[in-house]
Amino acid sequence: MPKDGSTEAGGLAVALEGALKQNGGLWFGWSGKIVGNASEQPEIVQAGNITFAVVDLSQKDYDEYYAGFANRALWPICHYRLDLLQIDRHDTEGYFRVNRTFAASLAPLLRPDDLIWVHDYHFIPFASELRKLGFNNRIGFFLHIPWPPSDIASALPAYERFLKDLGGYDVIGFHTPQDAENFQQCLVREGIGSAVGAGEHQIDSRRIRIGAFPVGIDTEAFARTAVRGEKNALVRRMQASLAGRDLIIGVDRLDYSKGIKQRIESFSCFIRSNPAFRNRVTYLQITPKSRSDVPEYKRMQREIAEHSGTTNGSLGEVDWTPIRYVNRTVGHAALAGLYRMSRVGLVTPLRDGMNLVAKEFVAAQRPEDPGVLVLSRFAGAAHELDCSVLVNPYDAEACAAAIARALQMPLEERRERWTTMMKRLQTNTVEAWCGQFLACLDGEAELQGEPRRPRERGGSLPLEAAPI
Ligand code: ADQ
Repeated sequence: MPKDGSTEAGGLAVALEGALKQNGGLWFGWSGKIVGNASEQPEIVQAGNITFAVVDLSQKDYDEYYAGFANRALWPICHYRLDLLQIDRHDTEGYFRVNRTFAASLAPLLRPDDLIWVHDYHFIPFASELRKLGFNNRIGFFLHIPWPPSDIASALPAYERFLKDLGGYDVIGFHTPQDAENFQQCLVREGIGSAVGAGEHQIDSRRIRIGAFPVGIDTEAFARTAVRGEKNALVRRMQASLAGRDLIIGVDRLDYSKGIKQRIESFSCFIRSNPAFRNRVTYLQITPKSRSDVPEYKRMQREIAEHSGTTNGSLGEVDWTPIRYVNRTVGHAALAGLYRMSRVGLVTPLRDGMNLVAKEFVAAQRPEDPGVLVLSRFAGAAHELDCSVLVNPYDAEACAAAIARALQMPLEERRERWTTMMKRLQTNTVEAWCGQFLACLDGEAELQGEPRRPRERGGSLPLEAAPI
């Protein structure tokens, strides 16, 4: 996120900044810059009551820690893709080294009563590095991606070290109860500490809370943005270009976990098995490129582009391009407006921690005439959005049938499903998520009946994950 929070940052970054703004605090993380001679000394910018402290990475650190270990070992393993795991000793060392350096950079800025909230898979050993430097602060960790069962997780290089390092946190949060269970199971199987009741684990002298904290969105704000989005120029152009056809939308970063290739296959299967829909629907897939310097991503970019081209070639007609595949980022108002005009939202990841697009799609709908969400059962969002049409994204024929069902769903059923889901999103907002996590992290003082000490600087301190 930019230091002044000024651009179209995602809902999550905005929400975290909002949480910080309430009491003031320090935001620490990677600047997003790669420089020849990276200094351990953070660059500090004050914006209101938030201090932003950011550090650069050297090319070697970036290659080994970020593009290497984080995105070629942790990301595939956490998304159940053992086949894509790349083990490289230098990458593994780089990952731990950068966490150590980051902890050393943050150390001089920390105060004894700061609550520290660390985010995502780039920073698993961060608490353990801070503990080695003598910090006893309450430290929480939230993992934004799934945590797999132990048979898969144990393929990680330095697996045992990871689990032990996670023992440095006081609270470890996941999106779903399954992820939390998987993680606790890993500890049990490796004989690390012992489970002491539901969601609590004792490791040496530390009692760790392990739980599910499903992340939300700013539901009302997104719904308002969608209303405004209807007037957006891009949305209007899109509407005109549809010439009365129904719109099916998919919005994902270009990533193998999102199941885009399988989705194109499902759409193609839908058209072939439902010829009445030929020339009556358009599938728009908006997919900004990501991590293009990781070889698996480069290959996938080419494959998906080719696949959508081939599908258009075989299904299309002179006056109908079935799939519009766009590799770019779209502004939030336009995105919300596009969700709102869509009859169907296709969110079919092969595995996803949560998937905020699913929630945004629901929040953006017209209450009187909502579109239908077709959602993968392997997205964390499926726990809360179980009134969507749930699918197995690997099964093209079943997904094709789900698309047909979604397009033909009677208004009354659409309204019922949408109303139930929207109520949940209005309760489980991103603000509620922040509040619940921080209350759990700060809980010890209250549990012991101690009054909460006022914090001079507020103290909640998200360590921002590197951009993914
Ligand atoms: P991501 O894998 O990035 O996040 P997701 O949760 O879907 O996935 O969030 C994507 C965000 O980017 C959404 O807010 C969406 O609107 C935005 N976005 C996507 N494509 C866009 C485009 N073309 N233009 C503009 N905006 C676009 C990780 C995990 C998820 C988890 C989140 C939050 O992988 O499982 O839900 O973190 O915890």
